Amino acid sequence: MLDTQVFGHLLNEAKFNFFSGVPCSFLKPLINYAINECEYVAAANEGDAVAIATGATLGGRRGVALMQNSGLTNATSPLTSLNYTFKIPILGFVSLRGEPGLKDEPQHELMGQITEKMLSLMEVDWVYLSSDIKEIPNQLKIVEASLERERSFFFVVKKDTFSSQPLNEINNPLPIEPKEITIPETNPILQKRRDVLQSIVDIKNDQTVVLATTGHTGRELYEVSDRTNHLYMVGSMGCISSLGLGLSLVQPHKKVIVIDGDGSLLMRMGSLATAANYQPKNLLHLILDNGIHASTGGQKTVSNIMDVKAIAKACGTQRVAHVVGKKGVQQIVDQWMEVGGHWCVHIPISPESPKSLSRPSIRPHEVAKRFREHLSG
Ligand SMILES: Cc1ncc(C[n+]2csc(CCOP(=O)(O)OP(=O)(O)O)c2C)c(N)n1
Repeated sequence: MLDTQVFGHLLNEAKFNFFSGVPCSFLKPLINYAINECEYVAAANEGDAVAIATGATLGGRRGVALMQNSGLTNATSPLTSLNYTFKIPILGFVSLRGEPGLKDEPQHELMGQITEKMLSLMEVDWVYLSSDIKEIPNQLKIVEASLERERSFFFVVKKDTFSSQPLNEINNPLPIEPKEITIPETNPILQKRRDVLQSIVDIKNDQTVVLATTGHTGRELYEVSDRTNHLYMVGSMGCISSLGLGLSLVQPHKKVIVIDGDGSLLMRMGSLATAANYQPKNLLHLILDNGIHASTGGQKTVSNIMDVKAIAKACGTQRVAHVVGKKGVQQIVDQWMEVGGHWCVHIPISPESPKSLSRPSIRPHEVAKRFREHLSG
């Protein structure tokens, strides 16, 4: 059995000290260690955990995702189209419930047989975490070699690997009372996506970074202006706000603007609650709501009867707003730039997308590389 405290110190020494995950009883001691001694973000699902850890890694820290193998299935989208595609490798721990030969619950039977195969298929390197602490330095060398090759690395954790680790008393931050911001609009005409993107690009502040969601939003932002402080998400739909949360938590002096879509928000709506809970000081979450999946042909989403502002407020988001016209958007962005905090802004936009929209000629991993250079520059 591993002494969790000693193992945690070894991880900490290797700078793996930003964790996000969803619990599994096999990992409970490690999660308790991460909560006690490191930074830990309790994600709503395992895909969000991967995206949050990836955001932290993009921001220069070493992100770690923790999950039960039943949740590895939830994480396949970002592992295959965010970490792999953008070459942002992370460290992960996945438990092995349902290990063949051991008695476990029926729902773990299949995942117990295919966990390692799934990791290999996703081109994630992995080993079984040794229960001998003397082996750990060697295993961490294997981790380093994988990360160096831009491959994510997962430890597969068998039952009773970690010694028990009590959880220290947690001082939860006091919830911030969410407030609605109202901007009087003289001309509340639905804007095109491009107009909103132009307003963001026009911001004059060199601490700003902009993350745009999958599909037309990222592509159109690229068309409006291609800059080193931009990241155009591809694949991993719904992960942009979690990526932004991880980034904002580790880069508190940057101004992180996430541009989301209604379809993308709906796909991983739990991330609203996670972000609100961790109260980032510098995260502006704009939701461009055209009521459709414009990127895939204009199929309707279910956002039409949804009150996005009310949902964000009910999740505890510090400031929420609903703005329509160009002036409204500009004013809300200006206000946030001035005071910071975590704001969620719902912006209905017209459903039309440009007839022909180019795709970034720069590849995703090049975008990520230059974004990291921008951050450290
Ligand atoms: C997990 C996943 N499912 C489906 C897709 C295909 N897909 C790409 S963009 C998109 C629509 C996104 O809708 P929304 O966020 O509302 O933005 P819009 O297209 O309207 O700009 C879909 C379904 C994907 N990339 N990833």
